[in-house]
Amino acid sequence: MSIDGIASAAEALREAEASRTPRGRITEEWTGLDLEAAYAVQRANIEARIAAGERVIGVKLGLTSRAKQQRLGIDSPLTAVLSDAYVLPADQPVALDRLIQPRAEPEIVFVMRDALRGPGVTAATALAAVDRVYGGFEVIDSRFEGYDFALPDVVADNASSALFTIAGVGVAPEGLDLALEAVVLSVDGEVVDTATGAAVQGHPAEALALAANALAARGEEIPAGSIVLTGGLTDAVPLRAGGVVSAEFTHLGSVHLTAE
Ligand code: OOG
Ligand code: MG
Repeated sequence: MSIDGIASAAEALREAEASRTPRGRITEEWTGLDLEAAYAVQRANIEARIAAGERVIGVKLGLTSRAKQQRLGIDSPLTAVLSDAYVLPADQPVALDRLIQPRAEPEIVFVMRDALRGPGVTAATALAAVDRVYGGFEVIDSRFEGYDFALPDVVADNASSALFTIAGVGVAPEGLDLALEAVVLSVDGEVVDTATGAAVQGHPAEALALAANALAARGEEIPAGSIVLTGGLTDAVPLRAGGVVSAEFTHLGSVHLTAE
């Protein structure tokens, strides 16, 4: 795909986000938009955010659990970039009028002590580079109408990124068995889903290793200090005004999201 095509697809996504107007698949309008071009579109819009004063603070994985893959009909994990503009401070409500169609998903989140650079990163070496582990929520907000997209569309859309929040002060990874770390997801006090860390690639550290290796293939690393969202453990739930969505983890604390 041409540089012009990448720039115009990137602009179309920025426009959808800024105007809160969901659009159709860009793969139908820019028919040459393969996965490589999609990562170039994602990168172009991160560069636009950096030019506007935002700062890259980490990476996220998407579509790492079967729950997410089945919902979206896409079975391949992806990576996206976290900007400081996505941080939702604890206890701050989600402002629905700034978003299109927000949904919340519980995630296990790493903060890296050491940099991680693939290829060949294993779950064990990945976990050894982690400083602390958190429970959190990601609020996704696809720029595609009804979350209808193919893999290159959602990659280009920075994996529907909008906001995320993490709970408490975090836990050192050494004492945890993250495959067995459980989460109970509730909406307005009613349990709607449960999962364990094993939902994410068998172990969240496998997802972290996958990110390091996938980024290496594009010449990038995960810098020390990065925040890494390992992917929704369950299907995401829609946010409604006045509602509260809660994720209670076994050892990683509880997170409550409200919306207004
Ligand atoms: C894509 C975003 C994927 C995850 O955790 O799997 C993602 C979407 O669901 O729209 O953030
Ligand atoms: Mg997510």
